[in-house]
Amino acid sequence: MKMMRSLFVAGLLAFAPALSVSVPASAQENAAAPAVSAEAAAPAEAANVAAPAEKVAAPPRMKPTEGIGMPMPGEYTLQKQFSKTGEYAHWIHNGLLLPIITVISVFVALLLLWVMFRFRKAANPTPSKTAHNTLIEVIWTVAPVLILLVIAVPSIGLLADQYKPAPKDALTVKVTGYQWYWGYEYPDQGIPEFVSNMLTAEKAAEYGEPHLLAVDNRLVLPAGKPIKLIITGADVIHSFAIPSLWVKMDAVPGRLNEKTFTIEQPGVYYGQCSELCGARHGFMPIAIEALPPAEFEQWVLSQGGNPKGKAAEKSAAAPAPAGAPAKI
Ligand SMILES: [Cu+2]
Repeated sequence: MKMMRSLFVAGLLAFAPALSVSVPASAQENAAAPAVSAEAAAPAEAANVAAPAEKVAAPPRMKPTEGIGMPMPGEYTLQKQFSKTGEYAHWIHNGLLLPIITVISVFVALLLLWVMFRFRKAANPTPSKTAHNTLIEVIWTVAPVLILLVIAVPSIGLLADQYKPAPKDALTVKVTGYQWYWGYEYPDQGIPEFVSNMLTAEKAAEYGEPHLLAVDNRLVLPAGKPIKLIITGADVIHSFAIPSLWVKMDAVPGRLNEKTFTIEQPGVYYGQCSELCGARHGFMPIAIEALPPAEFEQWVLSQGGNPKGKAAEKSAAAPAPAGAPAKI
């Protein structure tokens, strides 16, 4: 009898761990059941978003258009602009500043010539002893103030425009300047950093692109959508500059600078590092390929990323509570 009891106890001890494990396990199964069925239902939606198994081909490399997004031989004006801020800045430069500067320069030059001729010694042997003229003094004080006001109002608007914070739906790309190439990372899409190096003269010629501006891996962005670049440097100070998009921002080690812009139309836009950063400073160009949104999504998929982005997933999963206090 004793032996039977001890056998029973031994049996209980032997199976106890299995029993104790099996209870939470079944509870987990129950809890996991809806998740599994949700996953099973998901492929219908997810099929067109991210199918990790099947490989999506990247869109073909876009050919640049001559004169767009690049400097031209003999060009001395600002490049044609492809962002709203750029167009505004272009207007301030060409429509406002240049005419004002021209009128002032011509006026001063004519005034000098007239004074030299009218008050020369031969024509004016006895000089006037006039020291003050209230009316002229008021004019030469008030006129420059008015001119400065006319310039200041749109200039302050442009300054504010250039530092406007990015809207919530902006695409975020982290740009890192290295000696002597650029690194691009898409944190929300889950695309890890890839580097962008200048093409050799032969390669650039083969692709039909301008040498010293063409790169192997371009910074691919969607056209018509707000973009937020987070710019930093890994070693020394670089500067991320694209003249045709009115973008120029220093890439400083240990600091995250931000630049927001929207590219108006698809195309290839070139730029260069614009801060003396060492021996090969002149050989770290920037090339942006702005794609229509659908093609951009295709590119993101081809890189193994999620075009919807993590931010979108998060906001869909956990909407902000209705009673949340408004941020001031
Ligand atoms: Cu640099």
